[in-house]
Amino acid sequence: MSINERTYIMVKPDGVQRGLVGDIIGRFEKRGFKLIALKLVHATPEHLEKHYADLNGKPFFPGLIKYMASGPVVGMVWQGLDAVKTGRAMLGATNPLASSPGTIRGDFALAVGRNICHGSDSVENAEKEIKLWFPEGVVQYEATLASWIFE
Ligand code: RTP
Repeated sequence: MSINERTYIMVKPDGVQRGLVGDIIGRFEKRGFKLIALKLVHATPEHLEKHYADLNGKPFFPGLIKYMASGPVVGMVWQGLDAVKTGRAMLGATNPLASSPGTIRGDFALAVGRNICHGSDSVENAEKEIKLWFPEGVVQYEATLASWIFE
């Protein structure tokens, strides 16, 4: 765990269409994470198949790729203490019906196939996803509030 840990968070097409981008960004900002990359992109099925390579072969895989390619997504990299685990906690469970109120999915979603937002599930996968979605790299800058957020 490090204050420089990074995670890849992505608002899925349903989250973009439903106007939830600002709310999701706001939650990560207010929690104290630092935004170091951000882009709106309509991803190709080939790109999404790379992102979800681990799930290839699952019965829901074709539907997942179609859903994720159905409109633009907002990809982001957030940095901060325990960013991967905390990001997943902020998202809630994969199935929104099992997500606690107060989480992104618990507040905004009902169906597993329309669950609003993605978050990396390990530090290793976060680094892979950051390379896949931001091959140009992330932005380096001084976070002026850091001493008010970290001891
Ligand atoms: P994500 O990668 O999107 O953050 O989701 P996750 O780790 O919580 O869940 P994962 O098992 O990696 O599944 C990826 C996405 O596939 C869709 N899914 N559909 N119909 C189904 O049974 C089913 N199961 C998973 C969801 O959109 C899930 O987020």
